[in-house]
Amino acid sequence: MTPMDDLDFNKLTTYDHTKKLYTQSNLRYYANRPTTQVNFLVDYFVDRFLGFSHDVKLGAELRDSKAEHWSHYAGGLFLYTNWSLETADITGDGVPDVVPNLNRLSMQRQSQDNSKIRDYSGFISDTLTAGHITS
Ligand SMILES: [Ca+2]
Repeated sequence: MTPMDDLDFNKLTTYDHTKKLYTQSNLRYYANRPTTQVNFLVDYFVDRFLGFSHDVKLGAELRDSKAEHWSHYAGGLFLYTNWSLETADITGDGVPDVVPNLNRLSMQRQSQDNSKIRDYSGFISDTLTAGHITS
């Protein structure tokens, strides 16, 4: 996904720390989640065995899923404007103050994560029927 306000992805991501507002661009996000799934089902009917009719079902499933995610900011930079936390003592009283119009530029690398899941499952069932209902 590319930020809608920066489709060319060449603007500096800017966040107004006082207003809690992104004013242009944001991070770009990619995801790749391939999944392979195989299902196997056998349904076998035996009319008479040990005094019952049997409906035997046998199933198995294999699912292999991977996930890869990446995200980054344009140019690897992120600008905070109007920083709203006490950062430096500007009054000389030894207590940090909020510095007016303080901006902070952050450099961030691309983030990436990978995961992999492999599921196996199976079942077997037999439905026994004795006698018949006739009308
Ligand atoms: Ca102070």
